Amino acid sequence: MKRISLTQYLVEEQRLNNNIPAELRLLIEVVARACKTISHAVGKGALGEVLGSAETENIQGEVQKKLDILSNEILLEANEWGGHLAAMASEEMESIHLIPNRYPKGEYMLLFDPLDGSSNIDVNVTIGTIFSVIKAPEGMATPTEQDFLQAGSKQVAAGYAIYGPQTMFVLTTGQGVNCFTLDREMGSWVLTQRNMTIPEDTQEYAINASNSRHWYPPVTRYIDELLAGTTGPRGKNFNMRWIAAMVTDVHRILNRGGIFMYPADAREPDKAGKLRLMYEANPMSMLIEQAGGASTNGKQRILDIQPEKLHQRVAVFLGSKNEVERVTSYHLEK
Ligand code: AFP
Repeated sequence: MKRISLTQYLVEEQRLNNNIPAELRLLIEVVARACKTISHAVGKGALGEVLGSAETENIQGEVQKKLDILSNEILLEANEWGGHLAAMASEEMESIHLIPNRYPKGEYMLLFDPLDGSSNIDVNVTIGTIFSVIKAPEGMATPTEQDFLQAGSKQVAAGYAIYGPQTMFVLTTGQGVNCFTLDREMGSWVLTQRNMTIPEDTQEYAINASNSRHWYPPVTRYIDELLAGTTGPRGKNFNMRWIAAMVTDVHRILNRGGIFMYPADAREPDKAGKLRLMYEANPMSMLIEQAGGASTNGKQRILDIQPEKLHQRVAVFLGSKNEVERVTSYHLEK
């Protein structure tokens, strides 16, 4: 099969579906180029003096890794000058980032988790970059945090880069999910998987089982049934994977199905969960739904949630449709 580049894919997609105007194409290509730079830095590891802690904390109160900060700066610098953005927001920054006055402003707003899976960085386990694209509200003057608080269903594009044995860029603009592999010799993103689709059933689940004594009953019931395998109500055996980097668990699920769960639990009853809605759960939920899967917070579709805070957390159950619907139904039972 003749392979095409990300640029050719975007140009042909615009011709076919008229859903990638020039400014959005520029945005996606700039983000993809920044992810190439991040991949290069990540790949250097200790040789690039980029491992270890930065001795600073982010808004979540989490100690930042040097690569967290470097990846954030790479994305900010890559996206400031193009004239396609009005503002940006990042897991690593407390407030939104306005485009400097010396540059023109655009109609899009970009949110990202510059490096997801930080706890994996220093032990050479796969990590990634997650991004979400929304439109600036009509007639917006100077962007505020409020302008970012749009439901995930309003996203015009979403995707991630994954820095593993291959470096890949997975993208949706609302017409399915496509995957590009980085050709390191040419420095180009090459389309290697079209229209990724998630099987509606699965025999593989992902959850951090060390938290099981803190789970609420619907999760405990669901997991116990999986563990019972052929001897229990599910009548089949299940396998478990937990990579501790959402990007990597989601990438596996996009390729072979599965269900990923990060539930709220009794450790902190007023905390909705660990993952963030705006730049982790929303972009991943758009990708999962575009690939035929489902994504809820246990009670409702994640893409329907009306955000109240930029860094708000959410419980996540996403992946193979029939499994997500089952565990969600357990939460909704009286
Ligand atoms: P870090 O970026 O702090 O490593 O967290 C990664 C993450 O947000 C998500 O990518 C993982 O699925 C999840 O947290 C892992 O959480 P646990 O370390 O509690 O298993």
